[in-house]
Amino acid sequence: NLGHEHGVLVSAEGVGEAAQGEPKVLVTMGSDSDLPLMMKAVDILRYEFGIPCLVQINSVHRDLRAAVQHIENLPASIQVVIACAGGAAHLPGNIADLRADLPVIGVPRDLGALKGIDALLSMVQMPEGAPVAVMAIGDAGAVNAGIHAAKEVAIGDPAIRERLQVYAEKRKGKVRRQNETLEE
Ligand code: RP5
Repeated sequence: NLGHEHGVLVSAEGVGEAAQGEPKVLVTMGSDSDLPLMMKAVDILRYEFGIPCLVQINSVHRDLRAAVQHIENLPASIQVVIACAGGAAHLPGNIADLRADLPVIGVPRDLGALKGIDALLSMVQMPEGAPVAVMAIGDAGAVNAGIHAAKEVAIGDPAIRERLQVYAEKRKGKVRRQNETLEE
């Protein structure tokens, strides 16, 4: 058990549960060193959109068998997967093959000599048949992965559609305030 972070139980065994309700989004990553980045996705899902997440570490180069076991046995409530990795980032593509029934969103981590370009290219260059929807490298990618996952959950949930509208309005408000400041 890696402890509680922002109200989410994080578990190396893949048995973590969201604090409230059945998890709808799996947020997974190759190492707990990716966790500070991926908490940006978890936080926006949980606090902006009210969507419970399961947070899981799955390393496909340190313990491939455990990762396959976790991904094949996700709770039935999971509708979308967000997968982050740095370096030669196989995790999202592997999940896209293991779970043909779930959309997979990839987040490349800014890491090492190539600063995330390696992770970006290895996610975005998936061969035909196993798609990964790839976000930007780093913070913006993590936040956008959370928003994109919320949009996918919202397809079957009108309450989340409303929360997406509220979020969009807040962003418009920011631009309005910036313009008001310029006019002063
Ligand atoms: C990847 O290797 C992980 O996703 C992480 O981004 C990177 C480095 O992992 P650590 O060496 O920090 O555990 O599998």
